[in-house]
Amino acid sequence: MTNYKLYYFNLDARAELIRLLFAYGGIKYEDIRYSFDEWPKVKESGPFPFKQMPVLEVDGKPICQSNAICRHLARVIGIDGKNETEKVLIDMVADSCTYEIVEKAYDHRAPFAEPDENKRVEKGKVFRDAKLEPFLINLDNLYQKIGGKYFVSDEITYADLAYYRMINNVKPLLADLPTPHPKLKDLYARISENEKLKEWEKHKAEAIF
Ligand SMILES: N[C@@H](CCC(=O)N[C@@H](CS)C(=O)NCC(=O)O)C(=O)O
Repeated sequence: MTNYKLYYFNLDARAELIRLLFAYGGIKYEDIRYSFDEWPKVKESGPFPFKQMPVLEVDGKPICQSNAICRHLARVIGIDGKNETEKVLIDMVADSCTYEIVEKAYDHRAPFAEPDENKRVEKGKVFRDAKLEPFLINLDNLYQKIGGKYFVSDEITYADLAYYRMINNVKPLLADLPTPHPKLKDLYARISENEKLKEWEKHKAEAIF
């Protein structure tokens, strides 16, 4: 059996989709979470190729870059698409959710990026109107063009997990969004019904933010 060790902070950030994939795939792994105080001490001595996390050790070999790790796990689990067209559509959707939204949301979510809570709320609103809202309109249109029951096919793939994780990440901003995204909302509800994801939501470890 493959031995997996995931190293990251106790954050709902770059490793969260990796943890979600492990849970969805029912794969056991060691979830090592360093505090910010511990990090400078382990940074140089630990298995971190570019002195950053997340890093996934696979049978002792260090893999970094969160998206490479996610794609690897999607392949291991078998949710990376049945043919080349599905594969590239899955990568496109997952990368869009991650690069366009999750990677850009730290600024209004992370206290270390913006310590003032009021300013974070303001930044969140600006982000929602300027970035999230147009993105969701485009994503809704895309889903209607390429999707089936799920984002790229009639089965759950890595694209759905990346989309689900992205929505969870920006949920606090969505309550008063003016534009409805009916197809995407239905898709989110359908993905959320998955038993493995329900279990994940019930049992996932509490992160600092
Ligand atoms: N492109 C990398 C970015 C990794 C990264 O920026 N990691 C941050 C935490 S999210 C980190 O390790 N920061 C601590 C440091 O740079 O010392 C990825 O996607 O994995």
